[in-house]
Amino acid sequence: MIREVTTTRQIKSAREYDALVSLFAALGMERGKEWKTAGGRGLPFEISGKLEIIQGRPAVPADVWIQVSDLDTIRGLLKKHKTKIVADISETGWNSRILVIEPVKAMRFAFWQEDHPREDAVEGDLNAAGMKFAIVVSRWNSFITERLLQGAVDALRRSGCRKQDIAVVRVPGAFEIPSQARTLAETGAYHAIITLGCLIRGETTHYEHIATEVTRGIGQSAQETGVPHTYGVLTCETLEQALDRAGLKAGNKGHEAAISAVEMVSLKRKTSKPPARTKGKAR
Ligand code: DLZ
Repeated sequence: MIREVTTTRQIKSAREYDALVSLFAALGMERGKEWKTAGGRGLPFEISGKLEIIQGRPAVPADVWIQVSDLDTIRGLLKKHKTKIVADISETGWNSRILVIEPVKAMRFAFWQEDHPREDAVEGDLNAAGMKFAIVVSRWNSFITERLLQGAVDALRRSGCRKQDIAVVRVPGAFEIPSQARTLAETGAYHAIITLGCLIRGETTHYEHIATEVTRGIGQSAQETGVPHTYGVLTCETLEQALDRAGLKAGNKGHEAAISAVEMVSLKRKTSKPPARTKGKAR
């Protein structure tokens, strides 16, 4: 059965190939493994995507459409790279803005951003490019915690975090999570700490005490270090309940904790600066 679709573009000159590779890397696209044969070479960029078919004339002539969360930043990077912009940012008829480049002759890429109606609420974004995370995961109940870990890493990678920006640290049990989380937070090397563990009431003596202590310790580390920590420690009645919350994709608390970490880093960046000056007194 179909597993994945890859679209390929052929580039004749080595210079243009190298320039395109460096542009894509600068835009934060994840490089795969380059292959080489006597006939040529290829380098996959891993971006999750869709294969769309269109009947009639496409609204914008481009081979590849790339949806982004911040079109203005992309434009800045393209300018820095002196990339040929064939259609600068313009409104589409479907509540989005679009920009088209032609980095190689007759090869067009459209970057587009969906615009949401302006709200007053501030929210973090889910773009983890350039962010560094530490994941503290306990070995106790490892058949559950390893699934949480898989979910967390998957979420970070899909949000644009590079493999080398994810540190995984294992501790014996949930009780040890807070102190290790704090040690890592205090290094200042990570934008956020993701904590993963599993406590099962039926199998844990002093369950209430451990659960309370772990939750309090993680919260305290977050508040005292100022580094966002997210909570992916399962506190379950039974093993069955734990398995339900450690699903490989949907319903995986590790995945949720990682997404929350990305959002909190972004939110911290947005809210730790004073707001732009406005007239009148703050109320
Ligand atoms: C001792 C213990 C027990 C009984 N149950 C669990 C558990 O369900 N989940 C977990 O993560 N850890 C458990 N532990 C281990 C403690 O968290 C801790 O690692 C040890 O008491 C050593 O300090």
